[in-house]
Amino acid sequence: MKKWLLLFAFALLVVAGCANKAEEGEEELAYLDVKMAIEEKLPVNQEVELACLATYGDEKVTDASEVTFEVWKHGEEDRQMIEGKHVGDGKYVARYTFPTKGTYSVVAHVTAKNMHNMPKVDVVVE
Ligand SMILES: [Cu+2]
Repeated sequence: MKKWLLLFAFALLVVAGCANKAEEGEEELAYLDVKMAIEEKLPVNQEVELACLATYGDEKVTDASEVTFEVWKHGEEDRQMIEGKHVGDGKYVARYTFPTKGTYSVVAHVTAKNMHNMPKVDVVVE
């Protein structure tokens, strides 16, 4: 119990520290942000678009060194790795056909600016 309180107090300090810096107008550290652009429901046996948007601060990342979409069906071991291609404005796209109905997870592995980000979404294929 005491440990948790200490941890909580420490977390508050950290948060407060960040807030102070922002108020003082210090330069914010940019980081690689990746947003998934995938429909939550997708059709089975039809080629669909898996997409993500990569940004670094206000900048759209057009030169990612790696964009790979990892796809697996819940409850199955098998994983597909599909390379994403840049189509402009920091958008990376891969085409994929879900073979069976069910719930899948999609992770976009993105490496750019010497950073890595890997957002995940679940999609229902029906
Ligand atoms: Cu990754």
